[in-house]
Amino acid sequence: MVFRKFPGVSASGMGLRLSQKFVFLLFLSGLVTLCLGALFFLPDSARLKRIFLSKTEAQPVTVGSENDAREQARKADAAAARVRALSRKPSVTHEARAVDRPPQGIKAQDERSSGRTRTETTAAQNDARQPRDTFEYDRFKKCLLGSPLGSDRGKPGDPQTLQRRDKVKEMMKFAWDNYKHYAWGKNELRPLTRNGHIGTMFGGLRGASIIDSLDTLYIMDLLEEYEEAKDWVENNLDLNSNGESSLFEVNIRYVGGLLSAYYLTGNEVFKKKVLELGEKLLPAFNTPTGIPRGVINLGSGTSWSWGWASAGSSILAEFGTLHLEFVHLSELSNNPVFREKVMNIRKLLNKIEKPHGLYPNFLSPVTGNWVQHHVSLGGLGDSFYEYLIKSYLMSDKTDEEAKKMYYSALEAIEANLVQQSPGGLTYLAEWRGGILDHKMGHLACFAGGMLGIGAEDGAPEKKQRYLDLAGEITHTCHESYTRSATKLGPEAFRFDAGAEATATRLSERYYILRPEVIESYMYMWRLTHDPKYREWGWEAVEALEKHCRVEGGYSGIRDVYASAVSHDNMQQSFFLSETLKYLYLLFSDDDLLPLQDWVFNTEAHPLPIIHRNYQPLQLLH
Ligand code: DMJ
Repeated sequence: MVFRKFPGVSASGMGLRLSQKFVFLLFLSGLVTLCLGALFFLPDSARLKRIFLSKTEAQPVTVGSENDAREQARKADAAAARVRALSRKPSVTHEARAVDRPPQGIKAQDERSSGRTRTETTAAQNDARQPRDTFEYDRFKKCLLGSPLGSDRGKPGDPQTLQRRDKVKEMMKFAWDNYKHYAWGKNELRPLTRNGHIGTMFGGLRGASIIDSLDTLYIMDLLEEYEEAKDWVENNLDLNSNGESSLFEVNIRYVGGLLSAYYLTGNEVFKKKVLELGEKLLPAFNTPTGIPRGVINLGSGTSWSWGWASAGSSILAEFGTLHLEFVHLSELSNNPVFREKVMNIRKLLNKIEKPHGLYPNFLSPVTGNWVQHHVSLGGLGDSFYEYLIKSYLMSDKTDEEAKKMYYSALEAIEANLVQQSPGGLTYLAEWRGGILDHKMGHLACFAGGMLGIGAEDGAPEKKQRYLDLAGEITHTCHESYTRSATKLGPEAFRFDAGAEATATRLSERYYILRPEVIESYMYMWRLTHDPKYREWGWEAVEALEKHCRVEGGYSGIRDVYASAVSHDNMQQSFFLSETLKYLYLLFSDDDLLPLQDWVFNTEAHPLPIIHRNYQPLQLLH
């Protein structure tokens, strides 16, 4: 039988060729299978997998129904998005942390089930969802109601006021020049020994006095000095530091200082640095409640509680003084993570039961419960209250929750802490589980200003009361200055055992160039234009010049009641940031950093009110 299937080919010959072809095809298909298989062993096969596999195949889902699978994929997407948000421009350690410890709110299971393939795939999918930098500086400036520096840099018309303002500017230049000369790049100046001080508050960060001075130099028109400061930030501010730093201090001084410098000048270097720093602070929030711990190592991201804080607790004035800066970090980066962190703190504080409506100073970041019932508007509590009312104001009066919390806290403060001394002085006592300590810290003197700026939005029947209370507290704080030999105020003053606004303990007699009393003068001047506040401010200038100015700068003093002063050899960075800035503003016209546009953070760094007419670009499309 002859097969004539293929002309010219014999049957036997055809049989032989067919089997050769079969072997060849078999070999070919084996080769293809091998090559495809090998792709999966290449180091980065994610892209190829996406070419060859469908989306669902590339995201192995371990459990259950399709709904479960979708839910898991959604969670994994969210996890990857947050991980990416946490580690934009990451350090190596940061990246590692982001992978091996989930941010608050992401369940561990999400992470365990998100193997290598899933992470790579979702990360790629999320590229498109990266927060886009939508902040437009020019548009932001146009939304301000007035120019930040006023019509003529706030120059007062009256010659005496101008002379006083010039004196304050000279003080700033003197403080700055000495810092520059003897302590450049260190955190503070030691004016007696004429060297630099690094300290332990900022971990490995340096240049606290530079960062704290940027905006003061700028508004005082000390532009050459401002340029020096800016150049240092650009070339020398190293954020990759190790060491124990206080989350609170880094936030109010560095984050606050850089934010203000950016908003005032529009220089991108400040924005870049502050966003980088903001991200380094995020691991402090990785606690069971999301309440951050007080200390953080910016290099490793490890955080812990202060050794002195009872039972590993976090401090109200520390975790409650992040809101303004973190909201602005989200504004600038278009990354909601910062705002989410502080809103979580807010939520917990709003919900938790409060003894007599008061907020104790210590809270466990693990259980979310109060640890001790000590309440104070001085140290440990102070700026938490300040940030409630300022959050409301900074939101262009839209943050109703902050408003409600502030005025409820104020009711409780009025009912429990506001006292009248036998000599007729109004003061804010401290509360220890129902027992009053008739003492007011210098720090608590900020409350005059706080009550003042919050008066207008109080209940109609309370407005005048709050403004009066603001005036009374400011008056009491002024009294604490006038009753000392140096005309500077002690660290704490008492109203017991016959004392009226005077320190009764040796350990409370010092003055470290603190700003709070002058801060209240500045706000009360802006709110009432009562000339006594400028006079009181000038008294402080004279006292500072007489007792704190030394050849190498300004120094704190050990005993305000001793006319032969003993200096503590420290020019605090907040002297440049706050004390001198508030004095300068006190002697300026109100259109220099007008209060309709700016709130000052607790280190006196001005942050803009987010006016409702400013919308990030993406919201407009
Ligand atoms: C500053 O760092 C801030 O004002 C903070 O809120 C309290 N302590 C100092 C100034 O006294």
